[in-house]
Amino acid sequence: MKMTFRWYGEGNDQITLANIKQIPGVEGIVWSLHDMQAGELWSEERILAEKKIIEDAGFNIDVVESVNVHEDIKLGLPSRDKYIDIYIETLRRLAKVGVKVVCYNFMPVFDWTRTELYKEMEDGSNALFFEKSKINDIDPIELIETISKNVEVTMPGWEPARLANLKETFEQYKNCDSEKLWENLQYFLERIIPVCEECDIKMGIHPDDPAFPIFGLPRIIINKDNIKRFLKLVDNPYNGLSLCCGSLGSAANDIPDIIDEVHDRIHFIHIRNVKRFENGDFIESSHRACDGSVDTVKVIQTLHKYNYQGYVRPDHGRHIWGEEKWARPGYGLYDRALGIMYILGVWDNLNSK
Ligand SMILES: [Mn+2]
Repeated sequence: MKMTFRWYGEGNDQITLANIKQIPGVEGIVWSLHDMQAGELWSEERILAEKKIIEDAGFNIDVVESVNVHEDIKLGLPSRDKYIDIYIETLRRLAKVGVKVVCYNFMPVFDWTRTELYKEMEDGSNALFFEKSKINDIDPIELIETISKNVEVTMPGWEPARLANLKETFEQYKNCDSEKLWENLQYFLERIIPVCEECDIKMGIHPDDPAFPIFGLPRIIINKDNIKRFLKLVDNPYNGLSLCCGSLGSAANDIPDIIDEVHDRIHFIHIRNVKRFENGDFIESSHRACDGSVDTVKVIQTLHKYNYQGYVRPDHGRHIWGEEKWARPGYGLYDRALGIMYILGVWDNLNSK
């Protein structure tokens, strides 16, 4: 496996590349141009500038997360072809500078959703929390306003431009059920995957987070059967997965079993843990298997069994040692660094046998 770390860019992330350099085993930075809105063409100058910053610090730029998919593509509107053309051109530009894998998602309206960003845990740390009853009762616009008030940084998928049109977008989704969303995803894949094959850049879809419908919006990349259906939409190795253990772990998915079924299509994996409660709530926990509901040791053992050569990164951890005062919610330095040491510890142990 090739270890990576997600970084939000200079001036946009309190964590520095020099900090990341001190975490053992990190080879690559998972990057993006975070100020680009979905549907915007990425400029070659900006891509090259970011490449230089990352490579000068001694990391590879192999993985981009994310290139966001415009809502019109997900909704299947007539304007989608224009946005798919732009998406394809961005992919070509990324391939040209050596990017190997692009992570993206096909979640309607929202990226990952939580009801609380700094829920206190027993040990004094805090973490992202999802309280199911709150989601059932609250108006989504109210939730966004409450959450955005508490953070000074923009969270991925919660950009102001997108949130400004929230009411209108919700109206549009009234005509888009899950079957329609599948059709729109297939249309998108049929256009982009031949280009990916031609320029050798692999696509990895990120599962929906949480892995169940919220606010009455359809969500489709949520379990093994749907993942298998997804891979058949365009049955080509370039159409693959960014398998996120935390997202899939927010529902009762057997992740090692999913890896057994689809390991040859996993290009990127997020190894993290969440603790699920019986009432449907969940909280981000440490990466350790016994701290959450995902058997992270078995996940790593299963990857090892198939001699996994793809990219891996730790994902949302807790905020510890006071870093919630400065770190981006879910993307602190310390617990992700501890996560890396746990993942590599299990991996090295398997290698030594
Ligand atoms: Mn993830």
